[in-house]
Order: sequence, then structure tokens, then C-alpha cells
Amino acid sequence: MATRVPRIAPSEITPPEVYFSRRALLAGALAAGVSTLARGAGSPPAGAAPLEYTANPRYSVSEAPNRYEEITTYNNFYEFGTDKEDPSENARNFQPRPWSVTIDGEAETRGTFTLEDLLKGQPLEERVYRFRCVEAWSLVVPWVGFPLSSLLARFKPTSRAKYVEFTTLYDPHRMPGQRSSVLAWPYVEGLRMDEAMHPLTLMVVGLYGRVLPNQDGAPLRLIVPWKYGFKGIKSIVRIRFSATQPHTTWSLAAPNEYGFYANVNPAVDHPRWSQATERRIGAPFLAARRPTLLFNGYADEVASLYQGMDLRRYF
Ligand SMILES: Nc1nc2c(c(=O)[nH]1)N[C@H]1C(S)=C(S)[C@@H](COP(=O)(O)O)O[C@H]1N2
Ligand SMILES: [Mo]
Repeated sequence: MATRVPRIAPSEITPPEVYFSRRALLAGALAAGVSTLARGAGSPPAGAAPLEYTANPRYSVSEAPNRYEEITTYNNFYEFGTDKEDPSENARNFQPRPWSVTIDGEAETRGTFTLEDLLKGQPLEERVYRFRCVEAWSLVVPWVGFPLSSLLARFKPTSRAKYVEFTTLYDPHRMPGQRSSVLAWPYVEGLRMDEAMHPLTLMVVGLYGRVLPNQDGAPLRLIVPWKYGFKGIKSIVRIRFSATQPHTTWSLAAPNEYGFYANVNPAVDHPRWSQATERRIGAPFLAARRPTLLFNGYADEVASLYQGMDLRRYF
């Protein structure tokens, strides 16, 4: 994931612009009921099935979302190739339905559930989140989904459940990138239980009011907006409650480069490049480079989860 990212020269750092803050949250709340689609920042194709959802301004930034085309043609999804434009091309014929997810580990309720069953009784929300890839580019995305916490609660995790592990589909016939050994398949990610239960942590099934496109992780993917993008595992087929910290794909591939926590932190550089700034995809060249914010701008909401932890050690 990291090989083509250039070092960022200090001279490229631009002055602060508009940031996600408590104030932005309040501004969002005042704009309640105004759909992000009304901003005209992008247009999903007529072919994608519309979803029923309500906007959640409490958990939305006021920055303009990236265009649909940007969010769906500049992707990381190594199961469909390692170049940014590979997933949009190679996932075109992927069939994300029917789909089922296996729940196991430290929970009273376990088993295999259909996607429809998992979505039952989960009202969908649109949330406009900032998204920061570890490769130092960023997007603003109007996701549609529901809080992971309300899904997990249904399975009654036991008191031994300290972590949640997520696994992507393994099927090299349907995911041609898995025929290469660029990563140890299947892709695995994980969260501490309190991170998983945080109200910002989202199970995503849609984008721009429509069913999630294959290249963005159909039919079900995770979004944790204060963490680097690689925590947002796609096309999930298994959720396991665990007493111990999961062995996650990127931290196994390069433990000194990709930590388990992966909280966005401009003060902790990647060993091979700075994390102090980021490039906003689609922004005019001179405005594209902007400072990266601690916890991706969500510090007010999540910093307390890491009180007393050395974020340089637990990166
Ligand atoms: N299964 C799986 N999930 C994945 C990845 C992947 O290669 N495989 N890439 C991650 C990375 S590095 C990023 S930045 C985001 C990209 O999400 P997007 O393509 O929807 O922007 O997905 C994450 N989830
Ligand atoms: Mo990423």
C-alpha cells in the first residue's frame, strides 16, 4: 500500500483551512434535514439502487463531499488489484448478493446470518465523514450505514469479549487479487471493544444515498473515521468476539509501519514518510495539501478512549 507514496516536503504544507471541530458539528446540527445530495457535489449513476435513510448531521462534517466518481475510482482494495483504478475495473462483475456473515467467539448468540437478517431493524443514516488513508491522501464521503454498536449488541458479547475481529471474503475466483500473495489473505482487521461500540463507528452499506459499489466494499464494510483507512475492512464475512487482540493483516505484513490502533496522528510519522499533511483528492492543486488533524479531527469525540496511552508506542 505504501510503495508509491512520495515523501512530503515541509514546503508543501499549506496554512489551515476549514477543520472538523465541535463548531463544525454544531453547524451541521443547524443544517439538520438538509441532504448532502443537495450540495450537488457528485452524482451517483442512475443504475445504483437508492436506499432509505435519514441524514445524521450530529455526526457529519460540513466540508463538501468528494465527487462520487472520485470515491469510486480512486480505491484501495487489494483483492481487486493494487493500483488505485484497479478495483473499479476488476470488481465490476463481483456479485455481493446473496451474502452472509458468520458471528462467532465470545458472544451468547453466534451463527451465520444473511445480510437481510443483519440489516433488519437497523435504520440507515447518512453521515459525511472525513476519510484519511495512511498513504497521506484524504476524502470526504457521504456514507450510508448504521452504528456497529447496535449490530454487536444483538449478539450479546460476553464479559470476556475485549476485541472484535473482522474478516473479508476469501474467494480467489471472485477476487482475482487474491491469486497474488501481495498480502496474507483473507484480509483481517480488528478493534478494541470500546472502539467498536463508539457511536462514530459505522457499518456501511451505501454511498451517496445508493447501495455501496463493489469497489468500496460491497455489501458491508467498516468505517472508523478517526483511524487510517486500512482499518475500514471491506466485504466482511466474519465477525468474531475475542478475548485477545486480533492479528491484523497490515500489522502482520509490516509491524513497524502499521500498528493495531492506526489512529490518525500528525505527530507520529510512518517510518517512510511524514503523516503531518495530506492531499485532498480532487481539490485544486494549491489547496489540496492540508495539515492532518489529530484523530482525523474527531479528537473531541474519541481522545478519551486513549487516555493514559502512549500514542507513539500504540500507533
Ligand atoms: N478487504 C480489504 N479492505 C480494505 C482494503 C483492502 O485492500 N482490502 N484497503 C483498505 C485501505 S488501505 C483503504 S484506504 C480503504 C479504502 O476504501 P475506499 O476504497 O472505499 O476509499 O479500504 C481499506 N479496506
Ligand atoms: Mo489506506
